[in-house]
Amino acid sequence: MTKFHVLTLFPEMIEQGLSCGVIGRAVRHHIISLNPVNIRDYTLEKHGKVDDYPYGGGAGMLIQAQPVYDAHKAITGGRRVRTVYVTPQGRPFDQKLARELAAEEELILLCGHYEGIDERVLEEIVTDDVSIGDYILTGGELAAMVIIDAVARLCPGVLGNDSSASEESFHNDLLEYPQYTRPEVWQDKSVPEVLLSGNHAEVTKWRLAQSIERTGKRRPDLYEKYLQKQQLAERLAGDKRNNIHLTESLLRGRGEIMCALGEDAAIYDRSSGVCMLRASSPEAGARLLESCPEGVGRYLAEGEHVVTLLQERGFDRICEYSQYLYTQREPLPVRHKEIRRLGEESLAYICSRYPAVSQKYGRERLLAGAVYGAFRERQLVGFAGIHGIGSVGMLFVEEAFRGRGIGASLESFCINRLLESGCVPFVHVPSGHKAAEHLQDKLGLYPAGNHVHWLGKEGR
Ligand code: 4G0
Repeated sequence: MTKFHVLTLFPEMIEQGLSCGVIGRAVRHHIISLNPVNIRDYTLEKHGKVDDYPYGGGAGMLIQAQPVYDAHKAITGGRRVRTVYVTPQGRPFDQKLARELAAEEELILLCGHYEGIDERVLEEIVTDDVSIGDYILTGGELAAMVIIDAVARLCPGVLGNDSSASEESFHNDLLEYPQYTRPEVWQDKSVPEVLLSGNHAEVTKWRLAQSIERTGKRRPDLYEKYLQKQQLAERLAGDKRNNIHLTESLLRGRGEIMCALGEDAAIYDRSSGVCMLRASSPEAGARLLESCPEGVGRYLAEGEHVVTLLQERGFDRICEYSQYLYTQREPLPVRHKEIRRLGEESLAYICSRYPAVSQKYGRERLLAGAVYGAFRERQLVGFAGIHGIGSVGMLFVEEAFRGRGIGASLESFCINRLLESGCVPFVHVPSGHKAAEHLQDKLGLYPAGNHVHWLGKEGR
């Protein structure tokens, strides 16, 4: 659970501003915690004064060092906690920084007023200067609230399962497409016909085209990045089966190109935090690895020499998978009817049955709404899920219930979810697992022929 502390002269502003809507609900349900701290409570001055005139003269007042320092100390007790000072002179706040801050267990936001705060205390406690845009506000509170809202919605469980799961599979590099609701005709304006057609694939195609057109017109900078990814994806599609994990990440807008050398590439998949490497030579492998950001916890590597390089860097081989590809557009039949999305309460069950899934990874997937369970007479008898990189995996069926098509139904169910969101389904099968390989064949999936290795530092 992420804790947000806010050092401010107006704690009620923070409390009220974040008490409504999605964030208010998350606070009330203890999914995140919000702790506004009044700097004034920490002044040693008997009339509650916290500010004074600036040395050297000039207009306005400055907040003094002592109350800010003591309020901060009261929160941390001397621990190192990332402390964000919201100021017009800070690093521009964007989605990337929001994701970075969302990875922290605890954050302190410091709000200035008047002309600012004594520089000496800022030097002592601030780890990040952050600005929400090139304009001046009367106080830092609104800026802190903007940051908390953007960071909190990335914390697991804050958005409902539905919205977070759907965000994952969508094109994050492009602007949103236009949307319509009832009535069908309003002031002589009709809803675009394709949206009334009931053809899900056509709707998805139309929305993507609208997103591309809008981005080209309104945000040439984003459009340029989008085109670069399309071009690399096209090159990689020359070997479509083997590269499906890379092209899907790029084409769904989750993947950032860290380095591209012909058909070798390092792609950082944002939604899973996984770096995917494809290198055809040890030299290319070394170049690719250099481009990967520090702190990547998990790698998906193709080619034995990249695996060796990663092992030299302290990563452990977790498991090896063969990739299979589903190239049809039609959904698969699901014979077993009792398949439902699983929640966090199934974490222990999943980890005990599928050891390659760590507590941390299992919780993340469950909260993303990406794990589905098969039930028999209300008893959970198997599960399968969609990995952060978009592949189907984690398939397990209780021994006593095997041979009845439950595994096939679970996998088909996941494949259908991916088809609905316009993805090309691919599956990760533990290498050499004969029964699982047989199942792919039965469902009409094609083996890519390659082996990908998961590597990590803390298990998955
Ligand atoms: C510190 C942040 C805080 C210094 C805060 C003003 C805009 C932003 C404040 C100042 C803020 C932003 C030097 C004017 C409070 N205004 N863009 N106001 N100065 O993030």
